[in-house]
Formats: sequence, C-alpha cells, structure tokens
Amino acid sequence: MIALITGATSGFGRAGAIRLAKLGYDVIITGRRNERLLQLEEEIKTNYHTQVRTLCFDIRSRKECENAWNSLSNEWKQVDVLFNNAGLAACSEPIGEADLDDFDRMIDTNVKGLLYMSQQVIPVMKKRNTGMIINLSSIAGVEVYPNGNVYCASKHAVTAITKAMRMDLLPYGIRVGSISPGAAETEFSIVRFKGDEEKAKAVYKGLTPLNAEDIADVVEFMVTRPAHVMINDVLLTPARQANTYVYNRTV
Ligand code: NDP
Ligand code: 8X3
Repeated sequence: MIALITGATSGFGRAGAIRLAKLGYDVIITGRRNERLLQLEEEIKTNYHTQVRTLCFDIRSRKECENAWNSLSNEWKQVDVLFNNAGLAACSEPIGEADLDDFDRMIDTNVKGLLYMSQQVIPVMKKRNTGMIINLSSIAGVEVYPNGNVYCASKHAVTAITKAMRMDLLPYGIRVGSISPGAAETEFSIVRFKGDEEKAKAVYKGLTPLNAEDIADVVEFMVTRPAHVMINDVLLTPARQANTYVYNRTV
C-alpha cells in the first residue's frame, strides 16, 4: 500500500505520514523544506520500517508537480491513498486591505496545488479502479469568519472540489472524503502571521486547540474503514469552539 501526503514537513501532513507508515503504508512525502523531508524519511524508516520517497517541490507550480510525479517509478505511482493536505492561510485582514500576493498564495496553494497533484494521481487510480482521496479542507470551508475572506473561499473551493471528485470518481471505485478541522495548533498561525509567534499563540488562548495527532486519528479512521464505507467529511473542533468564530475561552 502506498500513500502520497502533500505538506508533510509540518503539522497534519507530518503526523498523517507517520500514522500511515505506522499502519504499514509506504509513503511519498512532499513539501518545500527538503531537510525536514529527509529527517522525516529517516524517522519513518527507523521506526516503522516502511519505504519512503521524498519529493521536494512547490505545489503552486504545475510544472514542478508534473516533474515531481514523473520522477517516481511506475511502482511508486500506484498510490492507494492521496492525502491532499498542503495549504496555508497567508493573512488575516479585511477584504480590500490585504495584500493581493497573499490572496494568490492561498488560491495557488490550497486550490490549484490540490488540483495539480490530484490530476497526476487520479488517472492511475482510475486505471486500477480503486483508491482513496482525502482532502484537507477546514471548518472555514463550511462557514466564513471576519477577515477570513479568501482563506475561507479557498477552503469552500476544497469542499466543492471534494464533492465534485466524489461524483466524478464514483464509477471507478475511488472513495473521496474531506477533513474539516477547526482551530489546531501547528505552524499554521505562525505562517498566517508571518512569523509573529506571539500573535500565533494568542489564537489558541483560553482553549485547548486540536493538535496534529487529532487529525492523524481521523486519517487513520478513514483509511481503515471497510471497502463499502466512504467517509464523506469529518468536521472536528476543539471542545471550546462552536463554529468559525464562537469560542468559549477561559480567562
Ligand atoms: P502547517 O503550516 O504546519 O503545515 C503546512 C504544510 O503545507 C507544510 O508541510 C508546508 O510545507 C506545506 N505547504 C505550504 N505551502 C506549500 C507549497 N507552496 N508547496 C508545497 N507545500 C506547501 O499547517 P497545518 O498542518 O495546520 O495545515 C495543513 C492543512 O490543514 C492546510 O491545508 C491548512 O489550511 C489546513 N487546516 C489547518 C487548520 C489549523 O488550524 N491548523 C485547521 C483547518 C485546516 P513547506 O513549507 O515545507 O512547503
Ligand atoms: C483553519 C481553521 O478557523 O482558523 O482552517 O480558519 S480557521
């Protein structure tokens, strides 16, 4: 069994890759930070003894996605699980005030990157009449929140793409689902606030946020369902989060 995980250098992708390896999958791990990919490769090989391929590239580039995929042997291309996880929020400003480059980064990564990778993997899954695709959406793909504008739009697109994939790939026995987490502490907020760790920490003040292991638990649940079950979506939040903007924080 082979799983391809995008954005495996941090957060959900890293935890998901480790969990899938623990379940016995050989894993293809991707991201832009090669040192981290190599570290993770070593960790997985040592602890779980499964095979690992690293692909270091920028998912926003269609050419880089194609080249990375084409660098794999035919054996490695027989992907059973595609975990479309790479993504980011690049800002948190009211619409009209944010930097358009940040909007581009989110749309290019969260939407176009996901499509570029899927486009490579789907033909192989179709040929084999099997496979599972898990798209990392968000609670922001279900409802919006102030200053979430384009990030929410990009995740609404992921939700729509997931539903569309599920229909289009149904004849081929390919199961498609999504995971829609609320607030989870990874590098997500540090990236969103451009390295401002204090601002990032404040996002989780007064609550116990989700963590990467919580999402790996969901990945494990999805891939271990029997063949007749397709998990459409799992929306999970910290216990103190009711929706995208209602929190019950301790003071
Ligand atoms: P992290 O910042 O910890 O991880 C993001 C991963 O995406 C990294 O491995 C990063 O790798 C990769 N990535 C980002 N941009 C690119 C790019 N251009 N090319 C290739 N890889 C890229 O965040 P999370 O683990 O929290 O986020 C994972 C997913 O979960 C994202 O889609 C995010 O939107 C979503 N999400 C996060 C939530 C949260 O609260 N944390 C909640 C709901 C959804 P590298 O930098 O090495 O390229
Ligand atoms: C990340 C969760 O609510 O901060 O997708 O946008 S949220």
